[in-house]
Amino acid sequence: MAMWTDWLRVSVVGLVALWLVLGGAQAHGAELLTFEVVAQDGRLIPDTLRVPAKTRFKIVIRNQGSDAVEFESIELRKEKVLAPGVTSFVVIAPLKPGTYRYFDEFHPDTGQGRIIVE
Ligand SMILES: [Cu+2]
Repeated sequence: MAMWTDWLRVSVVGLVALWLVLGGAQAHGAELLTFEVVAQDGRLIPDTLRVPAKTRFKIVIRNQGSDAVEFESIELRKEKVLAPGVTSFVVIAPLKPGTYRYFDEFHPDTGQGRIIVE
């Protein structure tokens, strides 16, 4: 009797854990809105991203230039240094409508962009 209830308890815990892992993976993997920014020759391409308000999203940054870049947004409190050839990402929490600037801190004269949240 004890063995049967132990087995049942372990099975239920296992199924709940599996359900959480599968559900969690799907929520994070499949549904996260993703944008891509390419850094190249001191430019950030595109220089404008249009994003819906109150939606978590991800920006994938690809450094296709020949020197390091630093993707930065002061308003969003994000910064990410990328060596040449490196791809990385930042995840942005849901935002209120407005314009949020981003730039390449290593190429600030030309590497400017904005996120328009609407
Ligand atoms: Cu910085």
